[in-house]
Amino acid sequence: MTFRLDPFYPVVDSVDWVSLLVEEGAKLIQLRIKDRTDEEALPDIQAALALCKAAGADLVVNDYWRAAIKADASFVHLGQGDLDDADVPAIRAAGLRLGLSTHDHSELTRALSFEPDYVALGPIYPTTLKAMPFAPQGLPRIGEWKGLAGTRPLVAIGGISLERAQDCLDAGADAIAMVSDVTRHPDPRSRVRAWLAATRAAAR
Ligand code: 3NM
Repeated sequence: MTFRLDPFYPVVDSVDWVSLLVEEGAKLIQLRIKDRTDEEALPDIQAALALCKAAGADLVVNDYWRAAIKADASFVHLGQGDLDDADVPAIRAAGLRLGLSTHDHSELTRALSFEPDYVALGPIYPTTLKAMPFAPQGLPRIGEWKGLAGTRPLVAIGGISLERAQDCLDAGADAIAMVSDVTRHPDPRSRVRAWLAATRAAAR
């Protein structure tokens, strides 16, 4: 069976956000904690995993692959910098799926050499969230990446609002990852519901 991702893929930095997301029905969530050791990150990863497991959702642990293995997570996401010191064979041996960030052709070539379960391309649009040495990729690049990524799902990220999501899906993205469109929305719960309605309709 071909591996598929839920098209709505919010990225958040706390267990509280994971809790809100599963309550509203999100099925694929990335926990992206920063500036902690694996040991310090472990309790939050375990708590987020428990919430996701109870809700039948997949949790993707960003960066902290040692803690993800220890917590018996099923999914890790790594950036190119994380790849420098990650033990990908150990991640695989522990049975975790792997998603990798890419921003240009050399990063994609490197990512594909690890045979990831999905590839992310960003930033599609300007993003205010992360200092980024890469110019916005634009929509045509999504189609190009989809062709190069083979059968694995393609995640689009960076500056994507609900209003822009359909264009990204039409361009070839299988899933849309976003931070601020949900977390900085004045009514995040209703925004999550709107995303779910729109992306599930699009996936049908
Ligand atoms: N990674 P927002 S862009 C975490 O291009 C992240 O790899 C990116 O936040 C990449 O949806 C990004 O608020 C930030 O733009 C996404």
